[in-house]
This record gives sequence, C-alpha cells and structure tokens, in this order.
Amino acid sequence: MGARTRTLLTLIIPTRNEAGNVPRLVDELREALYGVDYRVVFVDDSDDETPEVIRSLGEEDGRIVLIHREGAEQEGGLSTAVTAGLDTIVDESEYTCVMDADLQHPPGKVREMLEEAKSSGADVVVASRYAKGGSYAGLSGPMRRAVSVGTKNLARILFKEARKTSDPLAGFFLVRNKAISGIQFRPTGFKILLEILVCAPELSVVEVPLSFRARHAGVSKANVDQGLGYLAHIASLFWYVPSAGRFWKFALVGASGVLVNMFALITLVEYFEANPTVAWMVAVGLSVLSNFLLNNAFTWRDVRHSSRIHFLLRGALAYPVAILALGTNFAVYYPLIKYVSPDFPYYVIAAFLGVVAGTSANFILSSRFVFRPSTPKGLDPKSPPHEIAEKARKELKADWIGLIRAGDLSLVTRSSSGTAPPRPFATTDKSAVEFVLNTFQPTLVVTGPRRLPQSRTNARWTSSLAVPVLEGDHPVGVVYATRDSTEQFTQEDLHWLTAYASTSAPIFL
Ligand SMILES: Nc1nc2c(ncn2[C@@H]2O[C@H](COP(=O)(O)OP(=O)(O)O)[C@@H](O)[C@H]2O)c(=O)[nH]1
Ligand SMILES: [Mg+2]
Repeated sequence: MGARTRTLLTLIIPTRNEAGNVPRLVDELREALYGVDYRVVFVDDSDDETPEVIRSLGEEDGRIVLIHREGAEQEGGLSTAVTAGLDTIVDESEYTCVMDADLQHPPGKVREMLEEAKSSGADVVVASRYAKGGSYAGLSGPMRRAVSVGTKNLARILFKEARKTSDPLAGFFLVRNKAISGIQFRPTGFKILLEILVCAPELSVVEVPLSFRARHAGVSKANVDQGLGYLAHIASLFWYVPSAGRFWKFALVGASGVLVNMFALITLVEYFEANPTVAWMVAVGLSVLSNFLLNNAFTWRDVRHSSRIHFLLRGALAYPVAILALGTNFAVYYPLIKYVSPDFPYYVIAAFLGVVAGTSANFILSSRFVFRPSTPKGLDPKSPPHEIAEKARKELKADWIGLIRAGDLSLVTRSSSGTAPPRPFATTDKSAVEFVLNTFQPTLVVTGPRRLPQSRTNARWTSSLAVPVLEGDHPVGVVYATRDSTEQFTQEDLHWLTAYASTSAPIFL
C-alpha cells in the first residue's frame, strides 16, 4: 500500500438551512468520536447562514469540510448532495457514514456503528428505526409514519436486496468504501442506502437499532416532490439495474406471454379455422418462445451466453421448464378443487394459487438452469496456466488473452488464437492496463473506424477488456484480452472476465 494514510471515517452530512443544528451536531460528534480518526463533510444547499456557521467551525477544527453548492449544482437536492459527497471522498477513507444534520440521528450511534462494522466485517451497517429496540416515533405525525412504513415495504417487496435490513430507506448508515467503489450513482432518488443495496447485490448488511428522535431545530424539508422522486427512483432501479427485481420482471414477461397466447389462439381458430387443440399447442409453444426471448433480453439481460449454440440450448430448455411449471400449477389447483370446494369463488382462488406456484417454480428453474450464468471452466489449479488461459480466450472469442504483472508489466502467461498472430503490445493496450492498475476498475476499451455505428456494418473494431487482479487491497496484475472483429466485446463479456480474474488469475501471480 502507498504511504498516503487514509482517514478511518468520513461523515457525509447534507444540509439545507440547518444553522440552528450544526454547532450542536459538531459538538456531539466530537464528544462521541473522541480518539477516532474522522472528518466531516457538509454538502450544503442552504440559503440561510448555515455555510457561514460551518465555515467558522471549520476554521477552529480542520476536520470539518464544507462543500457549498450554488444554483444549478443544487439540482436534485438531497439526492445529489449525498452522491456528490460520496463521489468526491470515497477513496480517501476507509468508512463513510451518511447522516442528517437535524440531530434526528444521534451522533452517539456513529461509534457503535463503526465498532459493529469492524467486529462483524460487514460492508454496510444500518441504523434501523424498525429493528428490535429501535423506534420511528420521531417521525412527525401519523401520516409521515404511514408513508414511511408503506414506502419501506414497497422497496422490500420489489427488491430482495432491500430485505437484508428492516430499514432499507434509512438515511443513517455506514459503509465500507471499498465495497461500494465503482457504483455509478444516479441522481434520481435520495434513498442512497437503497441505491447501494440494489446496485451492489453481494454486500453483507448488519444493523443496529435506532431511536429516531424528533428534530432539534428548524423544519423538515420532506415534501410530496420527494415522495414522487422516490417512486421515480424505484422505477429507475427496476429498469436500469439488470439484477434488480428479477422475479417481478419475470412475472411481467409471463403476463405478456398470456397476451401472446390469447392472440395466437384466437387468430388461428378464427382466421385460419385451425383445430382448437392444435391451435392451443401452437399458442402455448409461441408464448413459451416469446417469454424466453423477453427474459433473455430483459429479465436476465446481464447473463451472457457464450455462443449461438448455447443460446439455442437455453431456448430449448425453456420448454421442459415450462411443462414442469404447468405441472406445478395443476398440482396445486387440482387437490384444492377436489378436497376444498369446486364452487365459486374457491376454484378461482385455487386457480390463482396455482398460477403463483407455477410462476414461482418457473422462476426458480429458469434462474437455476435456463439462465444459469456460465462460470469460467477449467479452474483446476493443477492444470497448466496456458490451458486455463486458452479456455478463457475461447469463451470470449478473443484474439489473445494475457495475464500481466503489475510493476514491470511483464506477461506471465498468455494464449493467442492460431489464426491471428498476436499483435505487439501497443500504446493503447499499455495505457488501458495502467488505467486499470490505477483505478482498480474493470474496463472495456473500443477503438475503431471513426464512423457512426450502423446496425449493419462490416467495420472492424479493436476492443479490449482489462480487469485488475486484486490481492487484498491492491492490484498485482491485469488480465487483458483483445479482439479485432466486427463484433465488439460487451459489458457481459467484461462481467465474465471479472469473475474469471477473481477466481483463476491469482493462481499464477
Ligand atoms: N444538501 C441538501 N440537504 C438537504 C436538502 N433537503 C434536505 N436536506 C438535509 O437532509 C437531512 C434530512 O432532511 P429533513 O428535512 O430533516 O427530512 P426528514 O428527516 O425526512 O423530515 C437534513 O440534514 C437536511 O438538512 C437539500 O435539498 N440539499
Ligand atoms: Mg429530519
């Protein structure tokens, strides 16, 4: 590691007109965090004297930093305030704690959260108003409380990652910075914890109970706009984060399949005078196909297939899975109408329960088998390095793939295709490798004809994937793959190589 020492803890505190709270907050933090290496970053959008108050506190105490935003910078308000804070400071400290300035979040909790993070090793510590021993009584009025419970449950129903904590919308949490580096925060939505949980589904989460106090001074800035902003945030997470809310994406696709089925059935029988049984079979076959294609393009769009054959095999597998799901549906429906009651409304309830069971079975089987991520094969550490590299190269259809050691940038092992002789290591390759060693971020680089992309083109591009190999905290090398072809590498290829780099590459370094 470098000689630069990092602060242990950075507090990010968004403020808007909190002049009456900031001095007491800073005092309480100083007392609570005595002996801890911390600093406080206020991200301020005030039009009262808050910035002056913070500035004069900063003159007495160098650990207090002010980012004051004016005009257009303030756009997005609370949401961009927290993400702006995160974006600027994350690399410089080990932990970040986000909290409010109005003393609804007691500063004394911060130390407890820090200790909890250290002792549990978790990535995120949530100060939960809904945990046992916590309380949300500080929310002003029954309306605010109802909205809080409703919005919280909406998040927990939609996103399984939100179920890791009882309070996924908490504004008071602490994260290990390394765990969230690389997340590209979007300016929609101020529920940054939810954003973190959904965008980084692998994070481990623990919580401590929080007694949410009443505001010390000033007024709340919560309003209807923020409520609508929350809904937009949920929609944006659902739509743009591939892994978010997969079950509901799957259910949506399933509902579209019902429409395809009905449309095909009616068309075949009414306009082509098909036999209804034959028409039924064709309609079911078509809806399974359209479901598969939509699931491939939407529900599991981040799960790559390595070849056209692989894609076709998946499509074929969707059929037996659909039959099993239908069987599950019937296995729930039939006993219910037989042993409970075949009359209205019981058979309707039975049919509904059958659909729920069938859809769930279909979802589980589809994620386990049809859209199972292809994992790097040949991980036997005893097989020769070039063999493992060769397998990775074939999977990616790369011209060559190599493992490059940090420091002298020497090649440790490499594999290249028989047809294309390996290109010499060019300046662009070198700068990509160096970029990755500095930023730790897996990177996809494309260089090619300076022309606007067309959907039908025979232009060849040179695309490269560069992925760091980390040992604990620091990069010891880079896996680098390059391809000169009409097809560029995709983000999914980059994911795949990232998985490869974290499992097999360290063996050789
Ligand atoms: N920078 C910034 N901070 C804000 C903005 N709106 C609210 N805050 C801060 O966010 C925290 C929570 O806001 P608050 O009004 O108490 O919301 P409530 O606790 O949900 O009623 C406080 O520290 C506010 O000062 C904003 O537009 N910009
Ligand atoms: Mg508040």
